[in-house]
Amino acid sequence: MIANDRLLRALRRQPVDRTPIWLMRQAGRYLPEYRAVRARAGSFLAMAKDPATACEISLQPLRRFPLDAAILFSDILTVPDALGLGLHFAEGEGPRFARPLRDREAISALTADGLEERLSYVAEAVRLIRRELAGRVPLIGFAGSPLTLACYMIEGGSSADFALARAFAFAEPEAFAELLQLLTEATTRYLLMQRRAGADVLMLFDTWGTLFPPRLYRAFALPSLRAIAAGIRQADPEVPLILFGRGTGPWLEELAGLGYDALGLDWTVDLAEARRRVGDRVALQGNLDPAVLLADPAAIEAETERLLTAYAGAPGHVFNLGHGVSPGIDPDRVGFLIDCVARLSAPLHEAA
Ligand code: 1CP
Repeated sequence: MIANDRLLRALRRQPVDRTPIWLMRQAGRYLPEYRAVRARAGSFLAMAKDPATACEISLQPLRRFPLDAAILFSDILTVPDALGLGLHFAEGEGPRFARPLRDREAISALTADGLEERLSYVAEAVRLIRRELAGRVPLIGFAGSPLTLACYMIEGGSSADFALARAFAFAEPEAFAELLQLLTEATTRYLLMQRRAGADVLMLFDTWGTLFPPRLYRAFALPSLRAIAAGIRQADPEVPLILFGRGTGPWLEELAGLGYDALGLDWTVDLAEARRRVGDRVALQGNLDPAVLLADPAAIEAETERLLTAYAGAPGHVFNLGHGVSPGIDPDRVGFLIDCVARLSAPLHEAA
């Protein structure tokens, strides 16, 4: 049993006393206590691969703020790493793979055999976090979407436009489809492993899918997202599923029919309009522009109020940012946002 079940209730579109809030990248470089652990550990990957450290970092934001959920501290790129691509983080440059996928042969050689064993450090982190939380709030496990992972695996690292990955989809459509199929299976198994280890909610991050032309998004993103939801539901009909995507404004109606309980929105979508479009088929999570946290408290309060008004206390809204907390944010501003959501949403839920 979970003492604070606001997130679970909102995802099921049940009434709550106030709107639940958690933040993407709530554990991260904006927190001095995170930077201290990172300095000791030496690197992001060293932290993520050590279950005790990952557990400690997941809990850091919850010690500071009355958040309604914890999220596993890890990264979406642990799956390609476990598939043999050799992940490392170059200082100040973001993720890099030692062995990116550059041709058909490299894709044919990939295998998901033994994936769970190679990612057992993640399962162990989930078990530790779950034990430390002791039922106070739910724990969110997560993975990257197959299309977003394929972007990084072909490109070899971060990119503004993932042009190499997009070119590959045109040049080698069959190999690209084969890669997505393998990643769909790997992602389903990885999420189910986190569920078995104790994750209460599972979330998929599709950060880059909508960089592709609509024809390719439809061909590659939608079927893999649907297959993952179906695969998880088959093994575990109850677990709440969240799908976050950037740039998904044009796709909301279709995404609402893929089998997820909630859609996470970036800030380019109007929340009230999104709610009208998806109706009561899914809950919505989001979508404060993270830049508001760089403005001033008056702006934070006004924008929070505006977003809460889109639901006016009706069930089915999880407050979040439209993307992760950026490293330059003042933690006090994050605390102020969380206070605003509690203070401004409670009367709306009481009245609704
Ligand atoms: O200390 C550091 O510099 C590491 C920064 C960092 C952190 C804190 C990275 C490297 N990953 C993470 C954690 C992380 N990544 C979480 C933890 C849980 C949380 O608190 O939310 C999650 C859910 C992710 C997911 C992730 N990683 C995504 C999807 C969501 C998104 O942000 O769009 C993506 C695209 C990544 C790749 C990645 N990992 C790290 C960085 C800096 C990036 C982005 C690289 C790029 O811009 O392409």
